[in-house]
Amino acid sequence: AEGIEVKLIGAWPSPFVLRARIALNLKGVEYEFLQEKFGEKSELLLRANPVYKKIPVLLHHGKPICESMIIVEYVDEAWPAAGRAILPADPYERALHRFWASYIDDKLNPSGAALSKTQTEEAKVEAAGQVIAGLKLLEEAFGRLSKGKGFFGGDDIGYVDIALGCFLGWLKVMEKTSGVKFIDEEKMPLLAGWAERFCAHEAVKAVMPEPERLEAFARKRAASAKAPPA
Ligand code: GSH
Repeated sequence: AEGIEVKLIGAWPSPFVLRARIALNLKGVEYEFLQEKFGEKSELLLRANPVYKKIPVLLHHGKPICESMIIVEYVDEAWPAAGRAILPADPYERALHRFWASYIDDKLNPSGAALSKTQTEEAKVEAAGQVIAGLKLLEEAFGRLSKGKGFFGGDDIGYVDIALGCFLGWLKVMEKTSGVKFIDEEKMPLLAGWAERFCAHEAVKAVMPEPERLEAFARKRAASAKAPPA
């Protein structure tokens, strides 16, 4: 619709899209959610993100911003007066938070993706072990970044919370299908407590997809991948 200054091209099951939605919610920014159809790319998406052709894309007064964590930073900078800073003010602290967010995308997320693609039991165990080892590093980082508070960002959700928290729905699905507990209360008490607080946060709970809904989506996606092209 005309007159809406903020639009988000996305899809509800995408963890990367969820990052943008959480950032916008934190800042209290209203937006129009333009959902892509699964397996199709709209003209708008292709025009807005011709390089990667991926979601999310934020449109602010029609100008596209691509890449989920760049969108999160943009939202933080474009709505400074909304209170709630997503990145800390101190340059060193900012660098630390960016480091861990990059770690999540460059190291942890590829191991998660590898796990969902493995076929043999042996490869699954190996891949699950890598995800757990990757999360363990974040358990340690949580102690340092949170300074004893409830979130990586301290008292409230911040940059690393968004970077990692967006995967919690899919992680629960993977826990169910693989029988492996990735965030174990005994082995990772800090992350376990954090995950509950994150999902219950008012900027998150309305947009975090239910594991059951994600599972149904995954089943449909797998079925359509097997089906011959129409
Ligand atoms: N690095 C990108 C970001 O952080 O925004 C990743 C985004 C991404 O992988 N989006 C997926 C997508 O658009 C949906 S979850 N996939 C479509 C495709 O790869 O063609």
